[in-house]
Amino acid sequence: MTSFSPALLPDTLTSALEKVLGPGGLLTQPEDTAAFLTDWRGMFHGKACAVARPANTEGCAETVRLCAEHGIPVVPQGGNTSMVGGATPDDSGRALVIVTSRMNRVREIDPVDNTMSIDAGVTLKAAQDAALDAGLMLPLSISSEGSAEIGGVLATNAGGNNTVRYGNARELVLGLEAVLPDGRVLNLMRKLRKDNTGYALRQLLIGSEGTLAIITGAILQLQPKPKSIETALCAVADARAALKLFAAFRNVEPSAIQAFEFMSGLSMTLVNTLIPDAPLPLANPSPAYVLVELASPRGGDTLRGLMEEVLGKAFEDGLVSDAVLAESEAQRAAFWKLREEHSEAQKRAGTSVKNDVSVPLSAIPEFIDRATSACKTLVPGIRVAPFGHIGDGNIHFNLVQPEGADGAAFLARDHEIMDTVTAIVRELGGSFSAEHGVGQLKSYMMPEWRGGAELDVMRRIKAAIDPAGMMNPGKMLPKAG
Ligand code: 2HG
Ligand code: ZN
Repeated sequence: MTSFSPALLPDTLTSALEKVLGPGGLLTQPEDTAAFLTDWRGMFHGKACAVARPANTEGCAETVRLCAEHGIPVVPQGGNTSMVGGATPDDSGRALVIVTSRMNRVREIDPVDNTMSIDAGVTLKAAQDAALDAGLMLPLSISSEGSAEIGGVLATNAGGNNTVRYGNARELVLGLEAVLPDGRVLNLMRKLRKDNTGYALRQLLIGSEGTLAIITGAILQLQPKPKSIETALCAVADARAALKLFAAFRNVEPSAIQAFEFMSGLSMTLVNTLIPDAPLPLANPSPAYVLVELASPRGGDTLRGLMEEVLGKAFEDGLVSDAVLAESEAQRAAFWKLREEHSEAQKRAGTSVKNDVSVPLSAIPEFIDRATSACKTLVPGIRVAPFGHIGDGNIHFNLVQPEGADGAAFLARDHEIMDTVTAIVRELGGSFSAEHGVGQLKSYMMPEWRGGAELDVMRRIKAAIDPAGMMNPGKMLPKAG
């Protein structure tokens, strides 16, 4: 039994690919390919004619060129951490999955330009560590950073925990290198802050979810490494209080806020109970929590003073009922673990329907209230477990199956549940996809949300760059007609 099908992958192509990719570079046996054909949550399952693991840009380009020549579609994949099935092939078995993980060199760190030039297959964590080793900081942080790779992070324009201060991935990219659907390399690896020379192609590829090209390298903007960091976990009554607390920090020293994260009580309880070594460091559970982090490249204790001043006032005003400040790096890591394990805890709690949405900050409390009651009416017993980047207006309005319910039956209602939530998002002027992308999960929403001229322009761009529809078919753009 083998997933390798000579009919779908002609012998001539197999030997050409083996030559280009070298030993271990082409996987065709089910036991080798299985991990690349399903997403990390086990929600999407696809088939492929094979999995290619190029070791460098040239290998990737030649692989894509050969595929184009033989009419084989390609599906780019990095760390396989997509929340929307963006890196899982369809079930036709026609596509070749191209995995970037072997392209994992940090090419250069430039301490004058404060830039990092890097291969697409470096994990975000490894890139952060390399920057720290050079005395600098890559200010992009997402919960899956240990596995997520730079190529996927840029292809989805990931946001994460530090967007509130440094922007999304897009804002950090100076240069980009990508392989086009015909196998040509688009070299935009320029370290320039000013470069108005035609269309900003790198910005077009960032966030295009592998539908236009495979990102193989990038030049990222680094920041000075913070010398002082203050992190606090605060108990708050609800999102309204969380927003007032955000405003309190922003009104005193907006540039000090590095992260401002919201966690609902239920979601935190799932972490405390389902993740080992993740106890709540507060005396009592609360209906909601905020993790706030301040950072500065200056040393001294100014930030501690700022944190204490704002939290002290917030206590007086009744915005915060309890708070604990990290006294060591280990404690800070423990606080972040409580935030970053939310996805994993929800996975362990059963099946969940994810809504990665954004609304204007002012609309967050109304959104959470209305979506909570709409979902509870729709599915009695549903566990409403929102959390997320409240400082960016980005809430992961996640819904966990009722306790003891049939997970498959719950999941079968995912469109109904997502549509209920996004109808409210829409009324409040928000977006149905804030930072995870559209992938295959949400492409059906595109005509309603981005129809008319907007979708038409997107389709024309796709047709211009990938006329044969060979790049990540079935993702982001819905099938025409
Ligand atoms: C996070 O913020 C990630 O931790 C995952 O974006 C969100 O699991 C999710 O829905
Ligand atoms: Zn997130």
